Amino acid sequence: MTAGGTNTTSDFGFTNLGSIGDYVWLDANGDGVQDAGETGISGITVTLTYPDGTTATTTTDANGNYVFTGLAPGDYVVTVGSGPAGTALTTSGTDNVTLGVGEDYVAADFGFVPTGSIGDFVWNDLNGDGVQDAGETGISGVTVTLTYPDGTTATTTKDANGNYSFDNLPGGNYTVTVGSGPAGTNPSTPTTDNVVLTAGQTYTDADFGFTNLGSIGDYVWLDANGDGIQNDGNTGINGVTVTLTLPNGTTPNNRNCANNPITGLPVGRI
Ligand SMILES: [Ca+2]
Ligand SMILES: [Ca+2]
Ligand SMILES: [Ca+2]
Ligand SMILES: [Ca+2]
Repeated sequence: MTAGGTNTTSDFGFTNLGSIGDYVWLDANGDGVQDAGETGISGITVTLTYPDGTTATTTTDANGNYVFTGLAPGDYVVTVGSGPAGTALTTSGTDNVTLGVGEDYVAADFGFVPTGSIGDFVWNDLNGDGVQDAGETGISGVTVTLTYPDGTTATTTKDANGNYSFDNLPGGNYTVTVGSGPAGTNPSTPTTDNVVLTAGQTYTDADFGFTNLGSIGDYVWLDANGDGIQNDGNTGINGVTVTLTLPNGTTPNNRNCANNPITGLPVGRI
């Protein structure tokens, strides 16, 4: 072609070029579906591999959108880069697109879910010491409430083993509150736990114990006639030391007088 000539053989076909996009989002419930209230993620790198093997990259905008334009028909591969800290993909990280003539493909969408969690145990604290000892098992059916950083709440109920978990949590300040334990029990630990969750953290220390407190007592007397029966009138003896050995072998409670029951005892074999 000479300068000033007219090129009549090249047909660039601009009207037939297509595009590929268009969205990277925070898949809050981790189901891979773009639900109402789930928002886009900005600043995520997306790479397009052209039919000839060359690549181009772009970054999602403030709304989580992106687009590659000016694409001829052919086979493309779209690959999403890393998500924000503490997230995991809920969709495939790649999309193989066979782009038609002039097609605007908008289904190359990628979701990331926050991977933080808070749990995980409600148990029968037999000796009431607030510690998960050997032989102390979980309690099922107790409600645990999670308060999110924005003040909204969610509840869950323990499984048969007393375990529970709130999942798909972004980092932030949470409060975990345990509901009532089984009838006749009292908490042996604080009933709330304020958790500062970092992105992607698995927090398993929101544990709550319930204990079934009882008492043992209550009388030492002068058995004047030696028959082992309290038929001797009002003859209680003061100042006698009584030692209790707890199921775990400790002896935390001594009582130095009669008619002074030892209270606050967990159920167990004394
Ligand atoms: Ca979703
Ligand atoms: Ca889309
Ligand atoms: Ca215990
Ligand atoms: Ca735990």
